[in-house]
Amino acid sequence: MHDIVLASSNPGKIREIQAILTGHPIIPQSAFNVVDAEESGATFVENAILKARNAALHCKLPAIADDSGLVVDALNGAPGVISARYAGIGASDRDNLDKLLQALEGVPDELRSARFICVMVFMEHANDPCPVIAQGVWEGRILTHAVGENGFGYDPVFWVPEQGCASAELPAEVKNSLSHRGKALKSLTALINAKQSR
Ligand code: ITT
Repeated sequence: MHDIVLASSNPGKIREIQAILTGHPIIPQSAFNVVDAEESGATFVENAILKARNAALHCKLPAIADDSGLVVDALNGAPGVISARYAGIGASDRDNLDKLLQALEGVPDELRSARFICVMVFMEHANDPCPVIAQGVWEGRILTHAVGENGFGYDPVFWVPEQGCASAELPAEVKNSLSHRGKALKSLTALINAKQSR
């Protein structure tokens, strides 16, 4: 198989995707000095396609992109596609997480349901008219305080019911086996393999 460029500049995502896709030569787009695509889509799938197309165009290689985020029911789906810039452009993970906790102040436990969504896209080249698209969902709840040191982004405030702890308290391999990203990647690789064996 060709090298595949990974259309992400988020070190947390890159670490997780490389840990799951062992055996595939995956090169982060930073190795090619790719300028990030503008995430102008209204949905995860649109943004994932924009990112994959941008990386494939610049690198002349097949590309995988991940567009993901946190969807909180009590906030009508926010932060959603703007999860990375919820507290403004250039906001840190801590800024975003603080803004989320503030927005949910006073909201009782039973109304703090939320889910992580990950859409993964594979494009063979920039003009690929038929991208391979997979989605993963991870259900949980938003805590009132940050706990744990692992992961990235909103992991310290994402309660994982099946483990009885925050996502940031899980070892990396446990998170990868349960998470929206792990599920999307598993499904993406099955779809790519099926396409390539046709
Ligand atoms: P790239 O576009 O370069 O991949 P990004 O961080 O801008 O990086 P997104 O636009 O897809 O990527 O935003 C995803 C945000 O959603 C991310 O920055 C986190 O705030 C949050 N997020 C996604 N997956 C997460 C996870 O597994 N754990 C915690 N937060 C996550």
